[in-house]
Amino acid sequence: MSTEYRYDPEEIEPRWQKVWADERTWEVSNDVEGRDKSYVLVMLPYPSGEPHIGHLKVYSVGDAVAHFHRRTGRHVLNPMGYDAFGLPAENNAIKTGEHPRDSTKKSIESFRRQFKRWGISIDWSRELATCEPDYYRWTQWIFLQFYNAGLAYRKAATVNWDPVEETVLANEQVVDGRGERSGALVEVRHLEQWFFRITDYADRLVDGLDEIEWPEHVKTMQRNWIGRSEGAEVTFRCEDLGVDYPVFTTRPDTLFGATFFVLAPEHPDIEKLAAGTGHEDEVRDYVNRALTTDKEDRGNADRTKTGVPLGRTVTNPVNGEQIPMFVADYVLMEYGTGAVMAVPGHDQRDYDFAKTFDLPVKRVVEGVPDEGGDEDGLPYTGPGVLVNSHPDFDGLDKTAALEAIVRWLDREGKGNSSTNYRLRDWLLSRQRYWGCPIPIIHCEACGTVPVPEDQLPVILPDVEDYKPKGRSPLAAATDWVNVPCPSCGKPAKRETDTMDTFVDSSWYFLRYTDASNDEAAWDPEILKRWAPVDQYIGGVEHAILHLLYARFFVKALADLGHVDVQEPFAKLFTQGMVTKDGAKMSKSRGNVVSPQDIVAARGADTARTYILFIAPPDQDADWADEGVDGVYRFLSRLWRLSAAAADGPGAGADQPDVESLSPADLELLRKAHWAIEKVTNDMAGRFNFNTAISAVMELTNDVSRAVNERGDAEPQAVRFALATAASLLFPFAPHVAADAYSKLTGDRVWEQPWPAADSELLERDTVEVVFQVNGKVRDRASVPATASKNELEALAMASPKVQAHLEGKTVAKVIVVPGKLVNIAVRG
Ligand code: ANZ
Ligand code: ZN
Repeated sequence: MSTEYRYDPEEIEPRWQKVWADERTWEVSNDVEGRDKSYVLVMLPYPSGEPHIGHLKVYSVGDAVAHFHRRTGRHVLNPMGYDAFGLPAENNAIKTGEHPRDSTKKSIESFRRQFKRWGISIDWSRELATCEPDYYRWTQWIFLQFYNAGLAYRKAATVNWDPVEETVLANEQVVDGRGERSGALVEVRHLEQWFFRITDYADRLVDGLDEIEWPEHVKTMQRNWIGRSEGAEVTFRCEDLGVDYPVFTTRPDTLFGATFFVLAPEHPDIEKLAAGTGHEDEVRDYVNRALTTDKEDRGNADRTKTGVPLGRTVTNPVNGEQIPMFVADYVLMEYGTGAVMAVPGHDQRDYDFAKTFDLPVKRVVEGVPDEGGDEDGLPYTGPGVLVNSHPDFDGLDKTAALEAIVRWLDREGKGNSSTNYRLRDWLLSRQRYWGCPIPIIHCEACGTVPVPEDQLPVILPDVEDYKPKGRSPLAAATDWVNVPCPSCGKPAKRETDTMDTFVDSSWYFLRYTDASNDEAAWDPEILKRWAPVDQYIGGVEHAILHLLYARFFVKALADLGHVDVQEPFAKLFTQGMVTKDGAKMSKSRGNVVSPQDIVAARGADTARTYILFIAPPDQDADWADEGVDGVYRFLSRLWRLSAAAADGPGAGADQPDVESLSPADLELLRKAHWAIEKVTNDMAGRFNFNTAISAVMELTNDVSRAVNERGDAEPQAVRFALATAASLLFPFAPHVAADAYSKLTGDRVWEQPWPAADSELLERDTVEVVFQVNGKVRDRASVPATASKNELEALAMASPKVQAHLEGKTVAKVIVVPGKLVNIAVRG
């Protein structure tokens, strides 16, 4: 091929980016009524430094989907924004004094520049950043809607307090009872905190999962997080104190096997119970130790059980037995009632505790002993019938017994069936600076007073010092803090806590639909046209919290009449990680591949196509520089072939008349239709981008062979095949595809409908069959696809090349695989 054609992404890519920017090609109007809409959304990035390889991957995935949807006739919304509040910018501010607003702005600019440099087809008119007042005004507005509906409330909560950082830590930031960053022993404090009442939605959050097309493992994670469990609440009474202690149990059928009773160390009655029993000191020491033990650890089944007796008993309501009370850290205050009836015969943790403290173990369910139990097969958790309980229940299957016992408890007023959730209300307040201010004013006379809506946004004030000192840094902004009460006018103070950044990202997808509305968070009529997001794309690390919070927001906003869908994301796709040499990329390992470097060296099209080519996008993929070169050569070949064909004979890229083509050219045409079919199937509803790209590679290679090896290819067939390749490649490598397509046709590929495969050209009426003698290929023939075994055998025998190898030999056996081969086994 002539060397005058040189693929130059540095020239091609900015040229097409300019067209898209000047013409605002990817902007979409809200006038979608009656049209087929598609809302394609990739999770918004947290802007920090420069985008990394994971961003390149996820936005390449999103863009491929968006382009495919556009070209298959849908009206596509594909917006971009930034999750711009949060700790890294604030910690940087503490270190350097640079205002988080300034460092965040710089990062946003660099993210925006890269996304444009990558040619991602974003509707930039809807861009938002959650730290901007015209965005967080509406975050505050939503908070107030929730507040007014009783869904946002304030209460004292036990929190993890880091005495060195002087701030509250999230559970995930506590490692082995110490602050993750400071290493200081975490203290338990009771502080007033703000919560969202997400637990009110627990059932709907579980049930709604059935209506959405999400990966099963993500649904499972959500279900486990919510942790709905069905059981009963049963009341045990401490006669000494005259106090009732309800427990939550999933196994009321084992009530007759309860041999002791355990309270969580945080239980508010512990001190009162121990008082005067002689156990006070022991109990106090134990409780203090337990409070700083990691919660996750405490619940761990394998852990050696610890605890101390309280010196009291409770009455088992089903048989009047007095059973001893203990405090033990395997019981958690946050779950159920913070108290359990312990049934060592049928529960492993209770069993371990009973063995440690030499307490009786009683069997009340008999079945087939399961493996791993003691000599009596205990604790036993399998199916079976009740024993050692009560004549009314003994002999009943345990499920039937469970129901019968709950009915009995209910009648006696000693219990009732009950559902319990692991999910807790969402603690959303943070004693930190760089977040959305909570729009509340505290007045001594009126209590908590919402900031009137017409005074929103409550602007985040500037402060001198970003370090939390036992309170939010905002508390130091006294001019800002001191305001008259909106209700009585007396001096009052603003709430100084800010919101968890998960609040900001729980509704951004609603804002995109009507992003420049300055009278409302969105116009419900417009939102209705776009919601829900048809395809949501992001990392599996957000499988639990972000997705759960966003689902809660949508359900709550729907109940308040602002949204008319129940689920925000109809379909979810979670992409895998990009690794290097099998390991996660990290600065400390020194194996970080920078998308900027690849784009600078090889162009955005190569970077994007490569990252989608290495593996199915939901799987982890290992980066290899040689692979990048291979993709670059492929794009280069496609572009050079197209440029040469465009300058050669023929015109446009219409399909040539099939009748006029040589068999070889017809094959090329067939290959193009095969590729259309393959890529379309790989993309429609699926994300098999790697095999789609490899189909376009195959087609391009066939064109290359036809042009460079065969030499007599019909120019129009070549043009058609190349334009098809470019058209199919456009969702992955938009610049080179647009350029090649425009050279061949003068048209803009993104304005063309997605190509359709001609079914007649897909049907293969002839196939190539190989003829072998003793496994060696001796000849080939093009035969009707329907040729029978006998016909194929006859054809093979008739071939002169085959006959030459049969001379003087005896035919022992003939194997025929229709459509593929004939193998003749010979002897002698
Ligand atoms: C008696 C019993 C007998 C129990 C038995 C289990 C098996 P899930 O399924 O996760 O909901 N439990 C209740 N509250 C607790 C707390 N605050 N901390 C630790 N454990 C607690 O678990 C429910 C079971 O966990 C309850 O049922 C209770 O033990 C325990 F053969 O009651 B069960
Ligand atoms: Zn007041």
